[in-house]
Amino acid sequence: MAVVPEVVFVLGGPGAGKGTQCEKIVETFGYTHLSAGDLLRAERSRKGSEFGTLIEKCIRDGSIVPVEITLALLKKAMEETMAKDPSKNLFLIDGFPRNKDNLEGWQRHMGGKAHVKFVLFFDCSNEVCIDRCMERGKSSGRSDDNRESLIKRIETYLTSTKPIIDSYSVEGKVQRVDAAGAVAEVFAEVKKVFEKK
Ligand code: UP5
Ligand code: MG
Repeated sequence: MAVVPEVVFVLGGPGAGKGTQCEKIVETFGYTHLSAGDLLRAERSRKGSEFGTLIEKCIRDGSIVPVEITLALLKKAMEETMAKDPSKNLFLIDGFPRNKDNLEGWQRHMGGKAHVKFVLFFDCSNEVCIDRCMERGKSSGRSDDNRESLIKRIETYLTSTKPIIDSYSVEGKVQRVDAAGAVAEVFAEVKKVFEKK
């Protein structure tokens, strides 16, 4: 029987530290990190992509790309990883699912094909999120690390993504970590979650 991908969804506000902590989880627990945002940014920059303009518009506006586009990229990345090494079936899916369209798309296409172990939720205030992204914006070159985009990103997080986290919470699937501390402090909490799971 084909090996089923085991997935941890990693969610939290913009700049909560999802990418930073995922890198550390990869080093310690052998997961493969798939950032939906990174995959979309790569697709936006790919020569000949028919979705480049749409993706860039969504990223700047802090709105969410239609699930068919994001899911195709995630699916391809998972398949490629497992084709190279079938034992690599543990995935951190970072920054997805962000809204109802994302969640329903996942359930429609991946329900039964992948197992969602739990949702890792990095929780911190909007102020911390904004400060971190503004600081990063000095050198990141990201078109959404500016105050105008950040206000929209936070709004989308609160109205579209937080309800997804809440719905997983009702199912008892959310592992919440306080993300306001230093990187090492946050990782100490993350480690406890993965050791327990
Ligand atoms: N930093 C990290 N941890 C720190 C700590 N504990 N203390 C102090 N500083 C800390 O960290 C952000 C910055 O903070 C870095 O400079 C870091 O050094 C520092 P990072 O780890 O990058 O945080 P992360 O949560 O990954 O922030 P990111 O900006 O990537 O989050 P977003 O969720 O906003 O961005 P993402 O790339 O996931 O999505 C971007 C856009 O793509 C979305 O707005 C949307 O338009 C689109 N998108 C979709 O449409 N669909 C998707 O499924 C995914 C994305
Ligand atoms: Mg990120």
